[in-house]
Amino acid sequence: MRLSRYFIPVLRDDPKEAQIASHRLMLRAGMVRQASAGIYSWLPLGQKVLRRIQEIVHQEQVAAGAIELLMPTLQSADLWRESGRYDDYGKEMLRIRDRHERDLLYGPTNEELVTDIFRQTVKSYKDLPKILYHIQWKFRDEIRPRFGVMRGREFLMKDAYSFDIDSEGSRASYNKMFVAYLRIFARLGLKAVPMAADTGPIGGDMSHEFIILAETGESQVFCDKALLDLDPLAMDVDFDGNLQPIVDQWTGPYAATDEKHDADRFNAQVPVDQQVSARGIEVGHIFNFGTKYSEPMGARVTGPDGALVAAEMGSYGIGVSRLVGAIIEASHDERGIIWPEAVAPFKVGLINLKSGDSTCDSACEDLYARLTKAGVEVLYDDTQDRPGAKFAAMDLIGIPWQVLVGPKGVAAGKFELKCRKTDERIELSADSIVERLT
Ligand code: P5A
Repeated sequence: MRLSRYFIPVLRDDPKEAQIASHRLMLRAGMVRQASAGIYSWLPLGQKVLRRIQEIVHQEQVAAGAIELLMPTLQSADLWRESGRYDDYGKEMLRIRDRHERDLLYGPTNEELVTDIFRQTVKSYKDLPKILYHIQWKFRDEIRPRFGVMRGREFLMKDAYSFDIDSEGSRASYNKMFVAYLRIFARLGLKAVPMAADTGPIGGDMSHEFIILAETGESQVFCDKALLDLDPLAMDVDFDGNLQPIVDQWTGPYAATDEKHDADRFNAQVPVDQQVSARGIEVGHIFNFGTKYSEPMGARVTGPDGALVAAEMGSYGIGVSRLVGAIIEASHDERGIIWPEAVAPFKVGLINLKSGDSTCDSACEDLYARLTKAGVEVLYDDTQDRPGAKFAAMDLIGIPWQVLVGPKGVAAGKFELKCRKTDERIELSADSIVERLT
C-alpha cells in the first residue's frame, strides 16, 4: 500500500480525552475515531488489526472443534422474557421498539438466541456435543464507557456456546475452550492468565477470566508468578483427547480476581516472593452454567435411554475489539505502538527518504514490488514529508520492520533495516532485505 493513496489520519498532538496509552495511541495513529460515547468508527489501520485478531481467533476456534455461524445484532425481547433475563439485565440493555410495537434489543450477549436455534433443530444426544460460535458486535449501555475501545458501549465479541448431554461432556467442552483461549492469547503475543472469576449476569458456578497484567487494567488480580512462566504454545494439544491435565496445570497454581480472592489461601499456598498482586485487563471470560437457559427455554434432547434432558451448556467470550487496546497496552513505548508480527497491520514500512529523487524512487519501487510479490504486506511511505516526520509516523504506527531508503544507501547499494521493537539497525543489500523479510 502506498501511503499517498491510503488513509491514516495521524494526529500530531495527544488527544485530551485519552487517559491511557492505548487510547491515546489508537487515536494518534489514526486507527479509530469516536462516533459517540463508547462507539467507534474503525479506520483502515484499526480495521486491519481487528481482522488480523479475528483470523487467529477463527483458526483456533475451528481447531478446537467449534463451528462458525452468524447471529444478528438485534434480538426479540420475547426470548429474553423466557429466560427471565429481560428484566434482570437492567439499564445496560439497549431496548428498541419496531414499527409494529414489538420489543427488540441490541444483543449484549447471545445465550438466549443460540438456545432458541438449538431447541428448534437439535433433538437427540446423537447430535451432541456441539460448540457454535460467531464474531459479532454487541451493545452494552455501560454507565461509564472509558479508555477507548477497552470499555466501549458497542464492541466486537467472539462468543461461543457449547451443548452437551451431561455435565461430564460439558466439562470437556469447557476444557476445549480453556485450552483454545490459552493458545489464542499466546499467538496474539500476550501473556494471559486464567483466573477463577465471578459469573455476574451470565450465571453458573464455574468460570475463568483470562487476564493480561497491565497497570491500566480495571481489575485487581492475584496470582502465583509460576503461571507467568508457562508457555501455552509449547504444549502438545490434542483437542480430541483428554485436556484435563493441561487445565489442571493452569488452574493448580493460585490465580483469582478480586471478587474470588481469598487472602488466607493465597498466603498459605504461594510463597511471598512468588506472589503477584497487580492490575489486569480481562480479555476473555468463560462460563459453565449447566441448564440455566436450556431448562426454562425447553432446549431438551432425548438421551440414550429415551428420556428428555435439558442440554448442559457453557458460553465463552473474547473481547475482540478490547484486544486491540490490550495488545497496545502490553506493547508500546514513548514513540508509539510496537505491533507483534502476528497482528501487525503491515509487516514492513518502506520509507523513501527523498521522494522525487529518481534513484531513491526506483530503489523503493523495486523493493516494494519484490516484497509485495513475495506476499509481504508493505506500507510504502512515498509522500513528500520530511524524513523526520516519516520516521516519527512510522514509529507511531508501530509496523515491526522499517526499511530506510536514502540517496547514500542507493549509491552504496545498501539499505537500513530497522526493527521497531529492539531499535536494532543493520545495513543490507536489497536482495538480503527481501530474503530476510519473506
Ligand atoms: C461469554 C460469551 C459473556 O458475555 N456470553 C457470551 C458471555 N461474557 S462477558 O464476560 O460478559 O464478555 C466477554 C468478553 O467481552 C469483553 N467485553 C467488552 N469489551 C469491550 N467493551 C465492553 N464494554 C465489554 N464488555 C465485555 C471482555 O473481554 C469480556 O471478557
